[in-house]
Amino acid sequence: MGDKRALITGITGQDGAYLSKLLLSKGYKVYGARRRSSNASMSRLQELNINNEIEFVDLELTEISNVFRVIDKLRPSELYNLGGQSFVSTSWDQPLYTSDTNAMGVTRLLEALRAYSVGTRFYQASTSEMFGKARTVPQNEQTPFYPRSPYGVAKLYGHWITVNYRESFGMHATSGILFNHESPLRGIEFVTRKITLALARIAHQQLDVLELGNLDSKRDWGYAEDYVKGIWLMLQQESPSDYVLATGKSHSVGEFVEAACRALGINVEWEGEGQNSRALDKRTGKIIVKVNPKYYRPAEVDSLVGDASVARSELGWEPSVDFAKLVAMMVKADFDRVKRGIIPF
Ligand code: NAP
Ligand code: F7E
Repeated sequence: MGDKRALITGITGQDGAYLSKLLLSKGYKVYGARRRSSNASMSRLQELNINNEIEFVDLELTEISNVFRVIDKLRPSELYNLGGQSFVSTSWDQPLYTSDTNAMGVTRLLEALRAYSVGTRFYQASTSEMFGKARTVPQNEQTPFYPRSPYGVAKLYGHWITVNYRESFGMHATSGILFNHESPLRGIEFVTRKITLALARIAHQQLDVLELGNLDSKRDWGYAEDYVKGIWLMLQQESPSDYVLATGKSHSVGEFVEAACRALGINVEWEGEGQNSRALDKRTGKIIVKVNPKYYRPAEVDSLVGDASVARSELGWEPSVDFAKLVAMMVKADFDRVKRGIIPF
């Protein structure tokens, strides 16, 4: 491929940072679409030391004129749509904004490409949240969808409009159905990073107790840097398609807590059930984790586990980081940050 010019929406987010790093290493010219409000959230790109290598453009997915102007001007060879309101809990508080960004935002981009740059290869950041109350186990590209949040519903629209523009206009439009992927660059509102940061603070005697919601929900957690490699591979295929990326292994939130404690050398013991569950540090006898029902969701996705066999066979994609390694990596990063007094993101 001669013309390696990629536009990435959501450049300031976790995946935007890792994907930029990957594309820069492959010789791409990277255009980073950011909102004016994102000036404060450049810290991921700074942590990877790539912020000076990216050319930034202002782009707000809810603003059609803005989207059209940017696409007309850049006409990139690849467009990765990672921008979105990505926190599931917030989607119940801001369902209209979530739909405007995560559903209509995708149509705006596809319409702009159709008008000005129909040959651009397009990637849509779809999600395992579309499986929601999962109909079969494990979930793959053929599994029926049953979203359980305004976030999941909006993303389902984004998925189908991507498929539809591929089928209607022959566009190279691909939807990556990615299961949860985490890293030291994960936002602190998501449960994995909330756990690793809070336990690091507890280990440094800066916090007494971590409060969580549903400890029983299970997720298929992988490593974000592995997943952006899969995203890039999808757009290098001759024909566009849909692909699931997942590790095939599922763990509960409670198991994530245990693994993070292990990585910090803390031995925990659970007491109580459901909303009365709490974890004690066996050495000190102190409660270090307890449940606060305010973190429960109006409707929960109880359990997800993905089957990425199509990505394995067609893309040659394999995750390289397992659950224990991922947890240990995140714990170490937060332990060191708390020690240095620097908590980015
Ligand atoms: P993230 O860290 O929350 O980043 C989201 C990005 O979207 C940020 O750069 C944010 O910019 C931008 N954004 C939000 N609203 C926007 C708007 N209206 N216009 C333009 N940009 C906007 O998310 P992530 O974990 O990197 O995930 C990337 C994408 O993959 C998201 O669409 C997410 O829904 C999807 N996804 C994530 C996972 C996962 O496990 N991480 C799994 C499946 C799918 P600001 O800095 O300005 O807020
Ligand atoms: O929740 C439970 C919570 O917010 C995971 C996004 O990247 O992945 C992410 O969505 C589970 C849920 O991620 C707390 O109820 C318990 O069952 O880390 P999360 P998510 O909702 O799975 C998908 C694939 C995406 O597409 C999304 O963009 O953990 N949980 N206690 C908690 N969750 C949070 N956040 N905080 C708690 O205190």
